[in-house]
Amino acid sequence: RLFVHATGPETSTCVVNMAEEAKKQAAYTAVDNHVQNNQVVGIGSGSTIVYAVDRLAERVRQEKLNIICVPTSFQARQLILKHGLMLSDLDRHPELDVAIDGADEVDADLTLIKGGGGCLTQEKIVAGCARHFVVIADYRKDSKVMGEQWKKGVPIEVVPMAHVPVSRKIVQLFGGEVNLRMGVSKAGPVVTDNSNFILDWKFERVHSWKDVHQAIKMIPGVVETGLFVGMAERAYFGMEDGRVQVRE
Ligand code: ABF
Repeated sequence: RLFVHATGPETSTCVVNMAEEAKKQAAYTAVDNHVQNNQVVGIGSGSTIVYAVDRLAERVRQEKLNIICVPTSFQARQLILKHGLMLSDLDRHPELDVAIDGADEVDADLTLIKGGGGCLTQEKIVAGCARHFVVIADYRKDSKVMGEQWKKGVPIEVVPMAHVPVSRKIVQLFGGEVNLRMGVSKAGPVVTDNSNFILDWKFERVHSWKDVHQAIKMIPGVVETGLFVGMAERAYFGMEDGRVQVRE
């Protein structure tokens, strides 16, 4: 893609603006197509979901909708509260009408890599409780083959004491390289909303992602993988030209 090679400050600003506009278009379209009055809606995490919550709040205000929101992370909870939307949880609303969330990569089969933001476990739980799970992303997340766009590998949430044995086992089983995700200051590991660590597994080749997910989940200490297989029913991609592409 032309923009990968862009280096000048003006061009980079333009790329950022284009990507932000693409996120917004995808998010607005998904909210308009999938959210109706009297629904329970799962709210994902990341930067694209911010636009979805903006649009949701606007519609709730303008159309006087009665919408209940279930968050997938601390960030999502804050967003819901900031917009004055109705906050709930899976204790009170274990069945959702729709969950909307971002992704780090979406392949041709709608298999997702998620967890770049570290919220994969709660995101998967909420998505699993929803009748419809819809993904919103900009054009940079759209891949034909997994690993084409997201270079950081598959995030895997682990119980802290197990991060070394789990890392070794993954490499034994599937090769590649596993890294413990460190915080920005590098002073310590990233700690999830569930007080766990995140491993990033850089795979070397394309696998059967369902088998890989199942095998990794069987390793003691693994809480969840960032592979979402057979869960998303539709993805909205905001494109460079302002259009929104749908994959289902
Ligand atoms: C969450 O946010 C994650 O699962 C995924 O890692 C990320 C996508 O973020 P963004 O919308 O900022 O690209 O949904």
